[in-house]
Amino acid sequence: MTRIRFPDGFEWGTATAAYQIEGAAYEDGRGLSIWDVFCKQPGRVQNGDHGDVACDHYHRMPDDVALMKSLGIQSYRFSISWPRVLPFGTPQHRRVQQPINERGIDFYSRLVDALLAAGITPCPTLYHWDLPQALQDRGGWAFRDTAAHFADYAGLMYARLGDRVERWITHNEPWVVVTYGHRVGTMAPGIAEADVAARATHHILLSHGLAVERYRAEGQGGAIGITNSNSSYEPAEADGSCDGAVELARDFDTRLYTGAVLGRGYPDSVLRHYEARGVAFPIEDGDMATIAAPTDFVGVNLYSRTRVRPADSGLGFTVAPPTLPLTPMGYERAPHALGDFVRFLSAEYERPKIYITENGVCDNTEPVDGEIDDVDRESLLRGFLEGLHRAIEDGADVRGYYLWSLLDNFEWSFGYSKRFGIVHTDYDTLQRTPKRSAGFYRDVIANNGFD
Ligand code: GCO
Repeated sequence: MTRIRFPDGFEWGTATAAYQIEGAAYEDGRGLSIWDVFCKQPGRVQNGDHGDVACDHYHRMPDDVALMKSLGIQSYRFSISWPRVLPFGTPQHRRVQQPINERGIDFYSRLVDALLAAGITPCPTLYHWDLPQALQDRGGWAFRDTAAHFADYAGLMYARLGDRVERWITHNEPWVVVTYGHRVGTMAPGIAEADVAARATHHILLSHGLAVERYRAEGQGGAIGITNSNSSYEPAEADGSCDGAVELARDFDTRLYTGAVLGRGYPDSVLRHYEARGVAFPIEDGDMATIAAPTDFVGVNLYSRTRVRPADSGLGFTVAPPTLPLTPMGYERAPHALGDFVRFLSAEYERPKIYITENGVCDNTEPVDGEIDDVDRESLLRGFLEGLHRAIEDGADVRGYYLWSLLDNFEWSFGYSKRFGIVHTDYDTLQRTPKRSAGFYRDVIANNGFD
């Protein structure tokens, strides 16, 4: 008897992102992205690591698809590298006609065909952080035209893959792009300015809305949504003194991004925070309606919880020190966070259709005699899935779960030092070895649940 069984038709997937796995950074006409440039700036990325080779997925794609098939993976969330298909950023550049890189498009077309032949549903993300450097040079997300460029790029991909792809994600985690890329500066493009952060927030969301409108205008019949990063915010003290801080943290995170996309506009608290710094969101007539163009699902990425308490400065709240043991990523081991967050989201937005587009565990267990016994990952995954299952039983409309990640890969500013894969990557030989957790996940999929 399976103790935990997910609803019929629940989809089990894995997720990756282009810059984190593809490599082949200078091959077949690919252009530079902001991450290529950022990684080569001294001190930006741990150990001076970069994605030039990464997991070499660009050359090993057929084997990686076969690996997924052997695990029973039902859907694969990958991302398209914008500069691989449009080295200079846009198909109909407003000033100069720029070429489409057919070899780049061909790679994604072959990937989609290979997935379909393996019975795996493709789910591409259009933007997982690798903006063409050519667009950054013109202002990047601070520049309104970048949103229009994104919609053109999206239109190109719908035209080329839309006959076979029925589930699209516009952006991955705008909160991270804004916070770490534009407000704190620890991720590409490495900017730390409130004004640029506000502009980037608005233009990224606008680009999402324009891409959704384009999808509908072109009569594409599949589903489209956005993926946001989230944490499950909890009060640092149980006496009510931190409840306001929890709401404020949710304003700057889920409500700013998911809320705006679902038609609630920007939270007043966020607008006031920026106003107090002399910064206004560059909202033009009609923008908020575009941002709220109807989508088909909400993508949820979640890894942990965050305890917060009020603060007199900064955002008005502050993150309290962890009380639970940490994973090597520094995240609290809080498997209850996934179910808790899904419950919050479901209540806040009247039961939207949800995909968990990322959830997973950093566990750096290395091979011993060829076996990778990542018990920690397995036990936390169990906990996450138990919580998710309870939230579904309580009424949340969750349609699928994408485990991050298929393979150990390039973990952004942490380089290759953090392993999230259920398959081990040997970065010297590039050999893939399924870990213990891959067997666990294979069984979860086969049973649509676990004991
Ligand atoms: C993110 C990304 C992934 C990460 C993953 C593990 O959330 O940062 O979407 O690219 O690799 O979340 O940190």
